[in-house]
Amino acid sequence: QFLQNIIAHPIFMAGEANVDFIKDHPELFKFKARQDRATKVLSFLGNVIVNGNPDVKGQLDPKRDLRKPRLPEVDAASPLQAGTKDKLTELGPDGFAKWLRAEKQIHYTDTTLRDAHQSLLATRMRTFDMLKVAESYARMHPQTFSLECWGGATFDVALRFLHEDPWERLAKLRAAVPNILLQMLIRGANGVGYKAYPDNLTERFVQQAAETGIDVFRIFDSLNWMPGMEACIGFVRNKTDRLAEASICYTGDILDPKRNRKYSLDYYLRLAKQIEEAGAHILCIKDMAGLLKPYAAQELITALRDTISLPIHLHTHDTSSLQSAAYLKAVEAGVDVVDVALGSLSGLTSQPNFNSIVEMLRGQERHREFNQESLNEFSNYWDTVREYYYPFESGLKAGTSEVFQHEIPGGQYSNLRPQAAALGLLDKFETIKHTFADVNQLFGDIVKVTPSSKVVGDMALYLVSNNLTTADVLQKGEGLNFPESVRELFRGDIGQPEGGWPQDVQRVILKDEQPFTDRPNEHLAPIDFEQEWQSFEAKFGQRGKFTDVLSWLLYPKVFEQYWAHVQEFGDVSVIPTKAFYYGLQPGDETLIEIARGKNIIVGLQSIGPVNEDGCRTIFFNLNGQTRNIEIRDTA
Ligand code: 3PY
Ligand code: ZN
Repeated sequence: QFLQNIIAHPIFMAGEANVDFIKDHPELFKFKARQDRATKVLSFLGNVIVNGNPDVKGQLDPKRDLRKPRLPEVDAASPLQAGTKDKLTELGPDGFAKWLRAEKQIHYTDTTLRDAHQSLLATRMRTFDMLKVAESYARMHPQTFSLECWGGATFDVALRFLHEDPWERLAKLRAAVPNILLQMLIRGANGVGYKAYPDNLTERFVQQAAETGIDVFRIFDSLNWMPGMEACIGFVRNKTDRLAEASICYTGDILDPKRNRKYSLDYYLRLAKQIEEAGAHILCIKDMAGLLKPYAAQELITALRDTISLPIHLHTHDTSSLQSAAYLKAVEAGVDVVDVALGSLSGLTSQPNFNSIVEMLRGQERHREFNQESLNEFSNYWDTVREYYYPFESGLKAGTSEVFQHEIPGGQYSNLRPQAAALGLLDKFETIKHTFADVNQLFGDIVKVTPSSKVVGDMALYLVSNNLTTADVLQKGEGLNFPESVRELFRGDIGQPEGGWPQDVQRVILKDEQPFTDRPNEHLAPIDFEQEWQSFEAKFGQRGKFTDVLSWLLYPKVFEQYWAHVQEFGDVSVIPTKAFYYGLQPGDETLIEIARGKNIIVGLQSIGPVNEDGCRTIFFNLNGQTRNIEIRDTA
């Protein structure tokens, strides 16, 4: 600690330490009492017990019955069966893609661990709940094509709200699931963030993700702009031995003459050919809002199978409740893999129901056999666990065909309502949805998916909160200050849309600023990793893992807060979710595995009154012994 104190000292950091530095600064010898892991955990729980977990504050329902989840039955003694991961190792990525394209039975990607909770529960699902069933899933359902479990918003949310390390999550899932492909979503040039990153940062990120456990990189660009995806496809193909799955984001309706002028069947086929030429192993049709209707799916998949020789992976969201029909038509047309979520985390803004889709095809020629009883047990597990996350439910009660009009992506739809509420605009939610569609037209009818969809949402919220319409933008735009994200979009920061930006709108938004049309990443200096590593060390007082450096480079502020949380409370990902969000009641006890094979039992005895320092004493029972912790009551 002495060395750490020196390194972190402002005079030392400024390079101004002289020979008397140590003599003149007695504070260098002050060492914080090192807290052991158990004490840190007690301190975290004490804070939740006294002050609540800030992430669910003000949203608690004391009547909620939070049951203990029942773990699915599994025969742990039976050997783990080989799966798609073993196939990839055996055939290599190109051979694997050929094998997949020739498969007769339909394949399934299970999105429960990523998109399902991103779209239903604000991405809050914790590693703890995943690990409880990951290994048993690998044993019971080794024929699953892949588990989507990483990327998208999960990276940011893990660090920001769950205070856990996304890399650790991936490493632990990999260890628990050695036989099934693990899949992530990467936003091309925007990585797992919302803006362009230097190319060499994305390259190292991809390499590290592969090393930690990712097999399938689902790559997309939020405007379907090929230059935004090409570099990333190249990193996966040339720097790893994993699968590059490049996406076309589906928008509009190829069968509707009013919506297919720009986004026609030909448009999608042209992109598919470009994706094949760019070296992708798999093509994904990423229907992020759930707009691909059944007959359009039939036409699109049939034409794609005739046009390219890559296997085709279909992703959708069931916001309209129609998408199992779209899957049926896509399966008949020869799609190779479809994305589904386990029953209790499926439907609405999430993916179609895994358990039910398997039944839909039972007895048909493309059916793939799954143990339905077991799938239902896993679904029941998630049903109980989902209750722990009730403060994050979106409130959407039924499917809505409004989605065909507003085209809001599933993952964004469940976020837009709380965003509107935070601005005091909940009673104008209908207007916001209409304005979202109007803004899309104003912007020239663009592809809307993270981050472009967020910009359309920002603009819609801006207009509604200022009582403006899209017509006002051109009429009064010179005098208006638009949201920063809108300016960045029109400047070219996240790429170029099909057909370019409408020039009159671009002029009014950018005013005197000049837009650019080349890759935004070209404007960014490459990262000097050795130097950043040193900066990391200077800032945080220790060298850290390379994955920490990557997290810090991607999300500097979020990482700093995460790091401070870890210093104070340790690894909170090991705390059971009920205790993590709601603390303990007097008399409650919980078992926590604080390190591999090292368990502690924590019980809450009582909570003392507030003393004159504004603190309360919490009387815990730790492994049978009383332990008191002082916690400041911030109420
Ligand atoms: C993401 O980028 O997080 C998405 O899920 C886009 O659909
Ligand atoms: Zn999705």
